[in-house]
Amino acid sequence: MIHPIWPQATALATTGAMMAVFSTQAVAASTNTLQPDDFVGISFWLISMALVASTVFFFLERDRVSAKWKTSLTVSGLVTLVAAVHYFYMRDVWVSTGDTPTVFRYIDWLITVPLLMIEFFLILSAVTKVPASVFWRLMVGTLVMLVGGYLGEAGYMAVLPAFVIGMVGWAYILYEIFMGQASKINAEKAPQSVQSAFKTMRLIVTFGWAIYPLGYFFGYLTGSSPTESVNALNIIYNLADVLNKIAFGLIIWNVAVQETESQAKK
Ligand SMILES: *C/C=C(C)/C=C/C=C(C)/C=C/C1=C(C)CCCC1(C)C
Repeated sequence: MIHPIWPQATALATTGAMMAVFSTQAVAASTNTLQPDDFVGISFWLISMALVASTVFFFLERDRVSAKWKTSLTVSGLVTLVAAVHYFYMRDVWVSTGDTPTVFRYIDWLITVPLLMIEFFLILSAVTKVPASVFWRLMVGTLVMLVGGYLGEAGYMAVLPAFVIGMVGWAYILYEIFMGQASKINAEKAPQSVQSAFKTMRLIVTFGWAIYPLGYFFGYLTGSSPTESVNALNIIYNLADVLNKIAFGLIIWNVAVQETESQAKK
């Protein structure tokens, strides 16, 4: 039997694949091409392809999980899809100019980070009732964090106060998932598999996400010229996105499959 979501998943996967093709043409048309010793450029290429593959994977795997887990997998796929498209542009900027594509990173973050935050709400909602206020607190923290960082990087505000605003937003998110209502609902109402996914996800939000403010700090607040560390910083950001977007999605996929299978046995 053909599952009802199959046509949608296929359409989405096809869209992702088409975007990959268009982007490849855009790169081929630019004057510079990827050099075999441009490791930063190669990392942009690798990550963009890994993001495309992950997108197809998450959308197709929706088929395998029960209804209440499907939204979580859709959101995981949207995160990697949006990031993949940004990576096409970012690697083009890098390969043809050697510049750091900061503006594309922020646009990507503005869409993908709220989606990642929603996942905490969604995995709890799959197993119990969660008040909407949890969702809104996670959103507010995310926006304060990103707007603060952007105001500093784009020069609308002095870099230090902007950094402090961003850190306050991040701290608020960490409070919510370690000590706030989201964490309490997880500890009291969620089955074992969801609890452990929740805990791994919040470790990613702590340590995986710390890479970005560290990059900001070393880039703007230590007095060293950002150009010196620009190669390392781009590779680090690129690897961070594998952890924070793909691995994060895989944790959700794993718990969704586990819960679906344990429900089927009952
Ligand atoms: C997929 C992309 C992700 C998970 C991006 C996350 C970005 C952050 C956690 C950025 C955090 C920042 C602060 C905590 C302070 C101000 C500067 C930022 C925006 C880099």
